[in-house]
Amino acid sequence: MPINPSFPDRLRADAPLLVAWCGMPDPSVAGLLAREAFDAVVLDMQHGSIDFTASLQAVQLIAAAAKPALVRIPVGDFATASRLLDAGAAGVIAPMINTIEDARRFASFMKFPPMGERSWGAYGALTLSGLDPGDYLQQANGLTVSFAMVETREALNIIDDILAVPGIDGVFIGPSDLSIALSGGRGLDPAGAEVEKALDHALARVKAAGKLAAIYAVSGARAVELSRKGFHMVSIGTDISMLKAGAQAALAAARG
Ligand code: 3PY
Ligand code: MG
Repeated sequence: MPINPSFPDRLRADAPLLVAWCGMPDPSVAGLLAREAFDAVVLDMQHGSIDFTASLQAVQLIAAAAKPALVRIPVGDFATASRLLDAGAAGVIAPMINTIEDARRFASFMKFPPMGERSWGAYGALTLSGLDPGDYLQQANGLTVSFAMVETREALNIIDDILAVPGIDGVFIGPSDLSIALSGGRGLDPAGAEVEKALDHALARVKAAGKLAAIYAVSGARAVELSRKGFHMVSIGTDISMLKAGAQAALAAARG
């Protein structure tokens, strides 16, 4: 029984997916945001304080809201990528993929042979997908999405090579780190002109390769601009920024 539409199918549909970004340690925050009109939810294990156990619980809560869960793993922690796919995550975002070897290793943990070297044990994914083990093995490489983060000069310089690695489904642009890298550490300007030029170039290379492009937007307004450019997926703000904005708006309204 094929999964229809799969997460990659949804990414390739006309409208970009708008995605919540969660780092708070309680999995119920991600479960709650999954019930809002987001298309998917990212759990941020790189910079968020959500840990592995909470992420496993969050994957279940997001699935209960019929939304795909993605996880951003800590830098270089590719074994965790496999474990989260086993639990039923639909996609993994790997930060700081700066060499072809980084991209190859990430892909190898994301995809079953012959494309990669993912090891068998997808118990949560079997339950959530409803597939029997043989069907899951055959379909998994096409059901789960591996996003290599491009957020340094090194990565930008080899973006075509990263995109050419079998098992890398697309790139995810980190505009904040990119702004730090491009300014030589002088400043943080994720929507600045230099980043804009770099992300336009990266997007064009992704489209030329026929792969997927995703990016982080610092606000809803910025998400509109990035969606219009043609990204397949745009992550918006963070759970913390949304909590603060909601608190500030309620207080401003209450104080007149
Ligand atoms: C970046 O902008 O550097 C990211 O990693 C997205 O949060
Ligand atoms: Mg970053």
